[in-house]
Order: sequence, then C-alpha cells, then structure tokens
Amino acid sequence: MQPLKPIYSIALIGFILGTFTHISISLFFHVELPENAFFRLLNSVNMDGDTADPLRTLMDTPAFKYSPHGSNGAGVHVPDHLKNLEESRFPENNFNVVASEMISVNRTLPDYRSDACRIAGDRINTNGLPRASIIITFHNEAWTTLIRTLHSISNRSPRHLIEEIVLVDDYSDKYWLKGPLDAYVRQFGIPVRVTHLPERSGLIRARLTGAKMAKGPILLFLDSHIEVSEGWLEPLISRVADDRTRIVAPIIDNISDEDFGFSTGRIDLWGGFSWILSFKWFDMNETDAQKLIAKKAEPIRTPTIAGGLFAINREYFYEMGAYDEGMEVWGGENIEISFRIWMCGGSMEIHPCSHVGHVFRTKTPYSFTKEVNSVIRRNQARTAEVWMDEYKEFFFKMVPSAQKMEIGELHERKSLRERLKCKSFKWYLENVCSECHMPSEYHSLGAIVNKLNGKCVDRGNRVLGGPPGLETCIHSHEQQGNQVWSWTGNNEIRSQNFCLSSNGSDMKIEVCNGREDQKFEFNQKTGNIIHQTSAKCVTAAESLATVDECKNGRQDQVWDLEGLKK
Ligand code: LR7
Ligand code: MN
Repeated sequence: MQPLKPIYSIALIGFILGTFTHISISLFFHVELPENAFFRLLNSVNMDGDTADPLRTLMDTPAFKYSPHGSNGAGVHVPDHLKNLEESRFPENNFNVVASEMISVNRTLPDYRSDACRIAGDRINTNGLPRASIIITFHNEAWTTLIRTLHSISNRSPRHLIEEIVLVDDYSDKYWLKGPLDAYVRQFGIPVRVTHLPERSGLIRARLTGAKMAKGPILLFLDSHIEVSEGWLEPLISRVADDRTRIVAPIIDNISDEDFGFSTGRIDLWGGFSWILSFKWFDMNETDAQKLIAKKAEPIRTPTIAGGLFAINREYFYEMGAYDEGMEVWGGENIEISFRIWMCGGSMEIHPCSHVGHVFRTKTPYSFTKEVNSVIRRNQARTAEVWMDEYKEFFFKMVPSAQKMEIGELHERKSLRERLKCKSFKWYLENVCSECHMPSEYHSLGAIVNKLNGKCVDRGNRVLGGPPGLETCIHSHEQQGNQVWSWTGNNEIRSQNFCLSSNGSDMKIEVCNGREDQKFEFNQKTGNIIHQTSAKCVTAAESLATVDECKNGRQDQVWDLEGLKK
C-alpha cells in the first residue's frame, strides 16, 4: 500500500471545485488510501447539516474505490474510535453505512458457484442470448452501496448481455444522488440511464417507470444495495430465453448489515407465503433436496419470489399485467406477481448457479406518508381481493383491520384476471403451493370458542411444545391472528404452520408434521373436538386447553368452530 499524502489536497481541490471535478480527478489517481489518513478523513466529517455532504461524497468516491477493505467479500472491522460515528449514522439506512464506506466500491468477490454450476455456465452459449435491461430503483440509497451495486454489475457481467442499466431515483432528497450520480455513471462501459422522479412513487410504480424506459428484450430487476458474483447473469437470461413465461430469480446471498461481509445463502430453500401474505422461506423436503444435491445446476421451482431480484421477458411482463399500479410505496407486490404468474400460465424458479448478495436489514428505513403497516396491508388486501378467491378469508381473519380499509379500485386487476383466463387460487394451492401453510381443503376457519367459559384457543405467548392457551376472545384486533385456526381437510387444527397435537394426556402446539397425533375430528352434534389417536375430547381448563375422557353434557368439552362450513 502506498502512503498517499496528496489526498488532503485532492480533497481540498475537490471541495472547492465541486463534485463533478473531483470525480474526474479520482479517475486519474488510481491509488490506495492508507488506513490512517482514511480514518482521519472520516473523522473530520461534520455531520451537522447538508454542508458536510460535499466533503462526504468527495471522500466516498475516490477513497473507497481503492480501499483495501472488504476484498474477496470479507467483512470489515470498524475501529473503536469510529464507533460513535458508526452508531449515529446507522439509522440513515438501517445498515452500517460506515462499514460500507470503508470497503472498496470495486471490491472483489470469490466465485461462489459449485463446480457443476461452473461447468454448466461454461456451456451456455451467450452469443445467441437476448440482452437484459437492468432496472434498479432507489429512495435515498447510500452512495457506496448504490455505486458498489453498479461496479459489481459492470465488473462481473458479460458486456454483450446487458442492454443498459436503468436507474430510477424515487424522489431521493440526497443531493449526491442527483448531479454527482449522473456524472459518476458515465464511466461505465455500459449505458446507464438515470431518471429522477418528480414525486415519491414507491418502489412498485418506480419499477414500472423503469420498465417503460427499458429497451432490452429482458427486464432484470435488482435492489439498490446488492453485489453480483461471477456467472450470475448467464443462467438467468438463458432460462428466460428458453421459455418466455418463466420468471427466474437468483440465489440471494447475504451481505451483512453490520460488517458488509458476504456469505452465501442456502440453496435448498423455496419461497412461500404466510397467512398474512408476507414472503416466507421454506425448507426443501428431503426428496427435493436430494435431487438438488444430485443435479446441482438445475433450477428450483418456487411458488413465490422474494421480489427484488428477478428476470422476466419484457413483453411477457406487460402481457401479464406488469405490476398493480394501485399499490403504494413498498410491500406485497412480490406475492401479487407470484400468484398472478402461476395462476395465469407462467412459472417461477430460483437458479442455484446465479448468486447475488443483498444487504438484508431488520427494519425499513423509509419515510412513509402513512403508517408503514397500513400501507403494506393495503397492498396485501388488494392481492387477496383480486387473486385469492374464498381463501382471502385467511388473510382477512388474520388482519381484520384490512377488511375495513379503503383499498382503491380493483376493477382493472379483476378484468385482467378474466382476460388472461387465470386459474383459481385453489388450483394454485393444490398444484404449486401444496407445501405452503394454507390448506386447499378446510372445514372451518376462525376462532375456536369454548362453551363453558367463552374463551378462545390462543397460540399467543405460548412456546412451541407447550400447551395451547385459552384466552379472552379478541375481535377485530390484530392480535386476533393468534386465535385464528383452521380445521383442515386432513383434520389438522392449524394456525399457519402450527398445529394442535396430543399424546393422550395433555395438549401441545407443534410445528405441523402430518402425523396422526395432530389429527382431530369435530362432532357437529355434540360440539366435541375429538383427538383421533386417543379418542379423548379437547377440554377447557382455566387458561389452557387439554384433553380428557369424553363425557356427555360436559360444557367444558363443547366448542364452537367459527366459520364452519355446513
Ligand atoms: O419508496 C421506495 N422506493 C424505492 O425505490 C422504497 C424502496 N425503494 C427501493 C429501494 O431503494 C430498494 O432498492 O426499492 C428497493 C426495495 O426496497 P428495500 O430494499 O427496502 O426492500 P427489501 O429488500 O427489504 O424488500 C423485499 O421486499 C420488497 C417488498 O416490496 C421488495 O420486493 C424488495 O425488492 C424485496 N427485496 C428482495 O427481494 C431482496 C431480497 C430480500 C429477501 C428475501
Ligand atoms: Mn433490499
């Protein structure tokens, strides 16, 4: 590493001449910044107000482009004297932006592919493949994560497979995402088109704007804080080129929100959804996992995609109704597009040879005009109303507030479903998502109320393996979800992936496993819930449900199953 004293004068000149100039300067000085000088610079940043920003952007660009930190996907250690800065700046993006700024925006990554994938990758003839327009939307993304996203694409993609990168700035208020960004992106050998939206559109409508600008035959959506690894692009494009009705997503690897270390994600997972319609990863069953291990380079069929990272044929995207423009800001569009694609004749898969890292965070950093959850619920309610037929009740029972919400006009989306002659949601559950947590056949859905004490079976604060609770029934309240049970077609009493079970002497809440001790029968005449293997009756105790010998006339063994189909 060469010590670099002129960095201060570069900083000064850049500061005076403005950001545009410094960008060109930085391109000529291909140097590494010694750690100490770098930390001193970082320390000297005045965090009060916008006046600090030019210096910050200045530092960000040239310095970190050549930083030795984080190479080969390693995480960084933020030194003690920067801990305060680290902490105070964390909320900017809800990830460790100081760690990100210590890492080169051009950092290297190992080739994460299996041998089988590398061999398969070499066999793909990329010459005949269509080009992708890469669409990235962002709202107040950190400079370094966004720029690193672009460098990683530019460094690790065959140039002839990319038509362009379309950047959609969703009304960010950081000045460096305006002029400085427009100038910075000119350095890539790939055309990068940036549009700055005049108002906050949310990621769904911003992606639609990006898709309209795109010229390539394939659209490839990415988040604004990702890093692609070797060989990521070819399998995505080639699978979509083989079948235009296929939507293909990469394996989503993890970039730590704490130290920005890159670690590979599991490949034996598929995407499903919960009763509240949020995206959920599921473990692959044994047989599928074995198959995967044997084949290694074969794509995995998935009922849903996480949402941010996927390739789709551009014309097909529009034929299938693009995105629901009635959805706001963030959330829910991933489940909507998944239901729609499958039900209307397409398919979705995850390609184990394509590795893209994503900075996962625990909290969303965006400002919403309305309360966050209500925005997401509204989007989810639109999905339920248009696509889920009678199964929408699972969602509305779990989230009663969504039922009363104003969710906007649905006519257009419903007629899209008719026009495309899409299959039913039951078909989707039976044929695509049979291992999801939603039963395709069920006898009842809702609360299970005891006749004697009027209390409801509740999985609220109960630990797995513990007895099911009996609590005061909750109506029209979000906590109601803990009291929503379905007596399913195969006689489970299920709440999402939790099932009631009994060993004949007491009851437990377990993860559903399809075994006999999780099966119950409901006698409509007597109101008894009878455990199949022990023939005992579910019985109310003070604050929990248990089992006991069935006796005629015992009110503590009489139950009302809400939503029972006659
Ligand atoms: O108002 C906004 N406008 C935007 O342009 C809010 C966000 N955005 C941008 C944002 O800058 C980012 O590039 O939209 C993208 C997604 O937002 P994130 O990164 O905050 O979302 P996420 O990664 O937590 O969320 C996942 O779920 C979202 C639901 O709407 C989207 O589908 C995201 O694309 C999706 N991300 C992924 O699938 C990456 C892997 C995560 C997993 C599993
Ligand atoms: Mn993201």
